[in-house]
Amino acid sequence: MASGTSKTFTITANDGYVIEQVRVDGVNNSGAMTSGSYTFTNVTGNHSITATFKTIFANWISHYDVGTKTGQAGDADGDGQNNLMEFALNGNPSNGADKGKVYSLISTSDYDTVNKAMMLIIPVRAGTEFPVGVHVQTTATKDGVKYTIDGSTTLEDFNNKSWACTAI
Ligand SMILES: [Ca+2]
Ligand SMILES: [Ca+2]
Repeated sequence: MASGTSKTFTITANDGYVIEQVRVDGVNNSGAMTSGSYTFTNVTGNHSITATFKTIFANWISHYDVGTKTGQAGDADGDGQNNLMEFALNGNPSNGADKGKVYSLISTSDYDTVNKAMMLIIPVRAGTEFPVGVHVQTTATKDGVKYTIDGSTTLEDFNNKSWACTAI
């Protein structure tokens, strides 16, 4: 590039990741980290820009007081729900009273208006989509979490794939 001109760099994290840190000429630059962009202006010499990334899970767990139990298998609050399940179900990994927003009900449905069924309602990570083809697909992956919808008429074999569900 010509001396005295400007050059803008855009930093974009891959799906499932966020920007952890951007260093400009070896110095942490929180503005570039937040905006995902940095412009060198009036360039007359060499500069450097580097970025590091972390998973969305790692970023999420860093906002909770879980001590050293930051791994996906950790259960800092001792509620029996590991950190990954709390992440997947919108729980709080540092609060044993919050295991995620999971609700169940027994009712008839649009699918079967006579026989009651047990329905489990769970949250999914924002942006999770169950692609629609011939049927709605029963698996979706977002932020490193794979959600699978299974159904059962016996509560023994969960091989009755439900396809009448849509993400909300
Ligand atoms: Ca837990
Ligand atoms: Ca919890």
